[in-house]
Amino acid sequence: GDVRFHFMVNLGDLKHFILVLGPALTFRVGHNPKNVTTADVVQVAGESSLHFFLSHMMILLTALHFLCMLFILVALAVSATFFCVRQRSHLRMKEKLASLGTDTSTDATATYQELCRQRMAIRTSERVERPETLRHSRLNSVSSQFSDGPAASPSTRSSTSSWCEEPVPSNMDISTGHMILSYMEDHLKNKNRLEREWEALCSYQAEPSTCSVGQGEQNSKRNRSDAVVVYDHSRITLKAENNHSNSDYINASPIMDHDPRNPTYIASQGPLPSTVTDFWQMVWESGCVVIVMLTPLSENGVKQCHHYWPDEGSDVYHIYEVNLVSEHIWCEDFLVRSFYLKNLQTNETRTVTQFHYLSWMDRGMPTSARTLLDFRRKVNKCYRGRSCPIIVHCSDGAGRSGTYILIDMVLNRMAKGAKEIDIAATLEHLRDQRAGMVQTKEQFEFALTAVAEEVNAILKALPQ
Ligand SMILES: *[C@@H]1O[C@H](CO)[C@@H](O)[C@H](O)[C@H]1NC(C)=O
Ligand SMILES: *[C@@H]1O[C@H](CO)[C@@H](O)[C@H](O)[C@H]1NC(C)=O
Ligand SMILES: CC(=O)N[C@H]1CO[C@H](CO)[C@@H](O)[C@@H]1O
Repeated sequence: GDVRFHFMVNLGDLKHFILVLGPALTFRVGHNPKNVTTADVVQVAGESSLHFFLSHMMILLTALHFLCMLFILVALAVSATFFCVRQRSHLRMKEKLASLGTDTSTDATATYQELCRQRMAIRTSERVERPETLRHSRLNSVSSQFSDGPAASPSTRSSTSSWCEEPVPSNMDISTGHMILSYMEDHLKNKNRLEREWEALCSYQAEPSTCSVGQGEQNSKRNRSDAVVVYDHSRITLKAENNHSNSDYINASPIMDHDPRNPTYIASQGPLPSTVTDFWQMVWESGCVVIVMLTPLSENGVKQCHHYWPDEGSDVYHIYEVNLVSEHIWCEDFLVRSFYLKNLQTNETRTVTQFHYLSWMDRGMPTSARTLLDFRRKVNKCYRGRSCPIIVHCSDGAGRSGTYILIDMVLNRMAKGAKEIDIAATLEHLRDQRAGMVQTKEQFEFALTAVAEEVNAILKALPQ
């Protein structure tokens, strides 16, 4: 086979090597002007002396070979031991985190407290050892708060990492995939058709569409925009036993996909200073573990969303204690924060992960479909296997949130093997549940492009 062939070649090379460097034979056999071959050399040197020499060299080579094997075996054993030790500590950490889930025993509380302490210890040592890291992460959070998205250049961020997720294995029907692609290509080339479809979507009337609760005198101050107020028949209601504000109202809508009882998403407006507590109450009561935030905190000096989490350490909002555990900047366009959320009434704790897309402006599009798709893959990798809704919010919770939910819903349906995909009908289904989902024709076009790009990536990743 291949291996043996290589070995023979090497041996051949070594013979030449030996002949050149060996103490008993001092003539060269490499490339030479007179084209003297090994055979000539053998004749000149005499067969017996060469054979004697070669057989000794063979013994030496065998010994070397044996030593190499021994070295490789030792190296393997050392790395295997190292890997096992790492895996075990990793597992221990995982178990710890898992036990935090819904466990209300004092054990879980102790673990939670210990993790918070560890977290603080890590933070303190960071401050001592790596002041640069801290300064940059703070610089970043400040700049995202007061400027138009990320201002610091990527080179100044020390915790940036930017590998991309692969498309997840999918049960997508290949012929549906190809059909979608050719449909999209036609759609994007034929601008008139897109225009017509968008006009039809704009004249679509959701029924029923009364918003009397959201427009009520007491609740109108809890809406960010008057264009997007929740429908009475499709709104999240806060539980009365916790109501600190004498209202069950929050501007957030459950978004159903296949299951009419359990929402797949909650589309919410970005919290106002006066509704931050309501927001965390909703996070708690919906069982949410993943928040998708699609807006910078402000844009051209206009507030888009209140800074509803602690910048460092923990904050208490009514009975919800929120502890910032980590902040990881993936790339210029998005970062991921993880929080420990604790209900101070019951002592229950939960981990909540927030995916924050920084560079998507109101009524605009993300910088590239590829980046948003990578963002979506990271969100879904974190969410995988859960049954709680994902909370998606931007500023009004309809334009950018609607675009994201449309893309995610269509791609999830395709991944489950759906044979018929109608993106416009899916958007109407979303608009039945919340007003203003997908704000502009450009956002709708972006959704089509993003779906096509992901389908293309999945088809490419399939074994041909
Ligand atoms: C909660 O709010 C409602 C009004 O929406 C009020 O009738 C009720 O008394 C409140 N409950 C508590 C415990 O404050
Ligand atoms: C929650 O923890 C505090 C302090 O550890 C304790 O005093 C309180 O009784 C606990 N409450 C519940 C409902 O377990
Ligand atoms: C604070 C705020 O913008 N509130 C709005 C809530 O919604 C109503 C319409 O029902 C608007 O009139 C308010 O301005």
